[in-house]
Amino acid sequence: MTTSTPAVAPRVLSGIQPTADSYHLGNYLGALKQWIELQENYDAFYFIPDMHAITVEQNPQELHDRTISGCAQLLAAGIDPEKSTLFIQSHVPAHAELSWVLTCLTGFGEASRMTQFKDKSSRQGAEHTGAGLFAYPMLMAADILLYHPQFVPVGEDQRQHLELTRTLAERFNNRYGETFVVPEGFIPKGAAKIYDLQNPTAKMSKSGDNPRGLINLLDPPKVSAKRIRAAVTDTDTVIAFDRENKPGVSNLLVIQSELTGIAIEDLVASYEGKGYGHLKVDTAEALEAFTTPLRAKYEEYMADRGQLEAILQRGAERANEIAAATVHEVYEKIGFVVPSTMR
Ligand code: ATP
Ligand code: LTN
Repeated sequence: MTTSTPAVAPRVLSGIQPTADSYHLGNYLGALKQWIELQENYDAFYFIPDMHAITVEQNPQELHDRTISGCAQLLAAGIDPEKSTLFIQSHVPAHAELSWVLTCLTGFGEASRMTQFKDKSSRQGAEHTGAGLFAYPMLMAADILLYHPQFVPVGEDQRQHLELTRTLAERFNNRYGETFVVPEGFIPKGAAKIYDLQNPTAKMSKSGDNPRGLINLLDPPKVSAKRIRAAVTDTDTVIAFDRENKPGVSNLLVIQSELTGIAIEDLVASYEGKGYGHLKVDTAEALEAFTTPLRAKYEEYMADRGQLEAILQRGAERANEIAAATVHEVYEKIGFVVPSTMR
């Protein structure tokens, strides 16, 4: 029988939703960049949570295309299928299975306190909010706990969901015996939150109101350069890192620093006596140098559907092996009669 416990290398796991035609710079700097680094030393599991995507209404053709495109973007950005297990969430039935068990372990009040649910449901109104959005954090907990990862690399906005995951792991372990690893977040310091270019106190988001606030990885460099030029700064002219008083300038400094590897202090020193125009031109150039090869690799993956499907099939097979073994163990522990086909 396959064992669901961690292999030799410690594991990491994360997912990114297929809810836009392109991932944005916040997704890359807040999450993906860490994924790529972590695959070197960890047994990495990365997936596209299409089941999370349908917690809000999706156009079927769009969801389908964005799921494939999302995989190609991850590969183009540097996820190496020889090092990481890349898969689509709905290809692994164990996610839905464990999610139900964890939902039954979660308090109604506990789930009601999730800020992402509160924000989204208050924006849409209760009548337009599906129960799937309420169950979203328990599905995310299942995604994670199935694979026993030590670390979960995500942006700051996922911290509360991770806390719930840890609580549910501990609750299950206390009630039914040691089963799950209690995972830790792996949240970057500098880039944990990249802000909207037009509204630099709100996070850059695929579902933001104004597309001009977004830097999409697949957009032509000219489009992004224009958005960066039009980024909201302030009426002052001094380039300094000051999140409170200069959120727009600080955001551009973080973006440029993350893309080039140059420390923020060094960037600030190099801009002494220079205006915001310089900062914006250099940031746009750094972005272009990063996205140009990424877009070329993306086109290559998209042009070879057979290769993409083979990678996803291999990923799903490996994920299924581990995830099904976890569900088996959980079902036995909670008292389900496990059919002989699952044993
Ligand atoms: P949506 O707007 O549809 O909620 P999103 O743009 O926030 O989407 P997700 O798919 O929810 O993107 O997030 C994928 C990953 O990117 C998560 O780990 C999340 O924490 C991270 N992330 C998203 N936006 C940012 C941001 N502005 N800065 C840093 N990390 C981010
Ligand atoms: N909720 C996450 C996406 C996500 C995820 C996960 C991240 C779904 N399941 C498991 C890490 C681990 C988001 O970024 N919105």
